[in-house]
Amino acid sequence: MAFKERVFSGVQPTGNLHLGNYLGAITKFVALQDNYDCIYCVVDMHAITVWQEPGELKHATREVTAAFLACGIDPKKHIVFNQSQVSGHAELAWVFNCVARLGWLNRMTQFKEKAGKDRENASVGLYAYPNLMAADILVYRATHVPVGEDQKQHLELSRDIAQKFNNDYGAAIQAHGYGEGFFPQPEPIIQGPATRVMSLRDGAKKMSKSDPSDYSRINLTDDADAIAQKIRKAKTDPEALPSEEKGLEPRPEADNLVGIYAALANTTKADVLTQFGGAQFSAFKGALVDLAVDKLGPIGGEMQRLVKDPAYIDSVLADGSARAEVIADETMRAVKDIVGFVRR
Ligand code: AQP
Repeated sequence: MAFKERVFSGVQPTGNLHLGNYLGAITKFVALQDNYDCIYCVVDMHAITVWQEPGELKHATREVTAAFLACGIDPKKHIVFNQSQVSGHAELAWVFNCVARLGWLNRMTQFKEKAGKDRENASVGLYAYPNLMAADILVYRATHVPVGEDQKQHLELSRDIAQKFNNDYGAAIQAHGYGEGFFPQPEPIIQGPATRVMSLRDGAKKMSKSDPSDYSRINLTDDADAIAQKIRKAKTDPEALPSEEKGLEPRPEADNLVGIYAALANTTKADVLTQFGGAQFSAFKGALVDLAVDKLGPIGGEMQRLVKDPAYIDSVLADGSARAEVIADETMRAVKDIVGFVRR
């Protein structure tokens, strides 16, 4: 069966949106708007898999929405909403809890990293997180999912869940006239020079919202001075920049900064090295500061303007939720018929 092409992706409202979220995900969201119908979600139900202060969660939800808008997502042409306003996500996640196998979830590296040594004390939600993520995507029968590299394994699980559902319920799917398969196999979109932006303090660690050092990341709300300070203090090695990409392989911090520059300039690492090969880090960092301030400054300013108007943000989320709900409800009616639930 041919599925209508549709993009879905989400960002958690867990504070400190950073350059990794921007380059790995949000810039892709913006670019895809020209060629696809897009649904962009602030995934507040994922956020509470670890403790969130209720007041801060509301603020962070509005802040991520403001980031979407400030980066150029058009909430009239596309759908922008927060997950908890559309009940289909939770309903489909339960069905997927019964489709996915324990062995599949046991392999998820993000759970192992986030639960750490105190696994017995992690929430059940953190463990089942990938099933909810599959539901987020498939409740819209989305075909393309732009994400950072860290989400690749979860995307593969979403594909496995879609396939198992299609196989397990194959006869019912046919009987209800949905052809060979009800859910598409969603394709990850993980491309470009910054699919995994690393910490500015440690080239082996992902840039992350929860890193205790604010110097490890550039926040979208950082002002020009903070951006400049963080880039100037970023860890590097004593060598000049190489002229070819191969020369970056044993140098994770250099590789990271060159990748960031390439993504911000919308070019490739090879092009950046053609320009800066042989340069010292002091000169390269100066150019990176100028570029980062130029690109991120206006976004931070617009985010700050938008968050001062929570009524407007909430109206965007309400409108997007109503439109998302129409699609999700249609999917859930079909899923209930396929699974064998009696419904009104
Ligand atoms: N460092 C990164 N490089 C590239 N892409 C990244 N993403 C996150 N970090 C990087 C992508 O951003 C999107 C939204 O991510 P999320 O809201 O699910 O947040 P996260 O992955 O939990 O973010 P953090 O910073 O990693 O949070 P903590 O500190 O809690 O672990 C996704 O597409 C993600 O791939």
